[in-house]
Amino acid sequence: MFRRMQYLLSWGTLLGISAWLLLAGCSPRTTDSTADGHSITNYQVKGVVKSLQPEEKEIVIKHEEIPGYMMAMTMPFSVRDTNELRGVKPGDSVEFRMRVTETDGWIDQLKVTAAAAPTNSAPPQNSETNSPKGFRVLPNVPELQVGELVPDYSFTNQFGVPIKLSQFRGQALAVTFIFTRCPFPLFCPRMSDAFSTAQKELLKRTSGPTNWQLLSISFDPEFDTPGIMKSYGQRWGADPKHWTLATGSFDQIEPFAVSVGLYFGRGVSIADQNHNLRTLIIGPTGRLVKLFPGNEWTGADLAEALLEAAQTK
Ligand SMILES: [Cu+2]
Repeated sequence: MFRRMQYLLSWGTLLGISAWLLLAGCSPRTTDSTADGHSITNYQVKGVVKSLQPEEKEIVIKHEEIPGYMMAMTMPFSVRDTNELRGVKPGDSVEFRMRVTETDGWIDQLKVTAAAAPTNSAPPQNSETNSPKGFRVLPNVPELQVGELVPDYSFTNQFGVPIKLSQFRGQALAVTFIFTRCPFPLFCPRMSDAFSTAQKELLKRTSGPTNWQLLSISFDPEFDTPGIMKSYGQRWGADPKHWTLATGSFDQIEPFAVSVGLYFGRGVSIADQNHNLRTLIIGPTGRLVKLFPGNEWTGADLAEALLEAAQTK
């Protein structure tokens, strides 16, 4: 219960963040303005390095609580300058500045405060290295290739009604994976924001195909009940005629997620949750048309890809 209170607190804080920050004056939080008038909020954060992906400008850190913003959790952070990662290794205790805008987040000023003990300094060479806690490899799930028929997975929608992928036949369907408690702007909120933008753009059109649908699937189904998915959808302006928010059992969700390269901690606490992002487009005949990894695409890109897919036979 206590944890749940904290999650709600995080969400509430996140939603009200801009207004709220103007009033806050007594914490390690500071605010800067960008040239185009947006504000950047800075937090001083401590944590322990879990892994580094310099080629992706990313570092995974198990960080301490960020008072008033986020509870302790393990998550990937972006760096803009990979020099920040030089000499840093898994196990190091670090301190850094987290910078957050309404739609973006990254870290800088990364300092090692205590190096990992020498015995721990070599990253483990087993398959766990890149598998965050709770992630299971499903050996029987082959990687889905573009052009292949997507198996007919089933879920439960935000109204508690069972649904199947096959009922979207004849439509171009964009699918992404999220969890509603995800607090970091670059991750699940970025996906939902892109879906929301795509929905707006597509609804605005007075000509062209109308056979498009959006589907957000939770990978935190124990928390994300249909009711929670419904209110999450409302928060993002989901039009139920075009945007379905689904949940289900892990056994329903995991094979689909794994087949497109998504990893996430199954049933782990938010503190240990560490996930990547996958968004895909399924064409009207039920085949995989396109896969968007990560978050380097926009709602407009998605809308365009959906329109294109909607016109394929
Ligand atoms: Cu997330």
